Amino acid sequence: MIDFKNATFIKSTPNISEAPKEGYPEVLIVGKSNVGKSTLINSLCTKKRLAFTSSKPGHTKLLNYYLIDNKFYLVDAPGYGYATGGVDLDALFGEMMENYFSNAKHLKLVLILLDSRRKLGVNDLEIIDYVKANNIPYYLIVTKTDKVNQKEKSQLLKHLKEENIDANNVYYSSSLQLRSLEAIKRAIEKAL
Ligand SMILES: Nc1nc2c(ncn2[C@@H]2O[C@H](COP(=O)(O)OP(=O)(O)OP(=O)(O)O)[C@@H](O)[C@H]2O)c(=O)[nH]1
Ligand SMILES: [Mg+2]
Repeated sequence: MIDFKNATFIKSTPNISEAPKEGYPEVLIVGKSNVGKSTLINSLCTKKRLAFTSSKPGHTKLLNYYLIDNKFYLVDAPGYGYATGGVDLDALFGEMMENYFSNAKHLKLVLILLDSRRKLGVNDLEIIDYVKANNIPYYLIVTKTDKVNQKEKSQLLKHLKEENIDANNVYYSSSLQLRSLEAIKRAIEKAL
């Protein structure tokens, strides 16, 4: 059993060449800016301020490594789909992630997050195609489920089916209902 409460921030880095050297398995968290990546880390670890969150998109700008129970890293990535002050963050994100994916020897699982009120965007689909093509295990995590009703949930499920997402790979999370995270914790354990 993994004790998710036993979590520590290890480091932030713009580049995987400066990733921690210990070589624990890695679980990468990606998704559109503001989807709730950093919040998911805090919810999984039941800590309020382990990862920094913000209501303003574009908050996380580096790869952040959190060591969980001395067993694996959760890696918080910057979000995509957000431009600020004429700076193309998506290009930076693309570069950082290309570099990450081609050098991550210990990557075991990718969690791709999708806001329950939205549909999969071009960036999400690119990442899904990439992990599928490279046989990297992934789960699609539908976030902020406290914000949608049953009807909206089933519409989203239909959309995911149309996009050929295997229902076995889909999980739900809400930072307001921590019990929703138990299934995700078990799924992470299984993948490691
Ligand atoms: N109601 C609700 N709000 C959430 C949930 N998850 C995240 N939020 C809110 O959504 C906003 C963005 O959350 P973050 O965790 O900072 O999002 P992020 O994906 O890390 O964003 P970037 O670092 O900018 O890419 C914050 O205001 C969170 O409080 C959830 O499950 N339910
Ligand atoms: Mg963040």
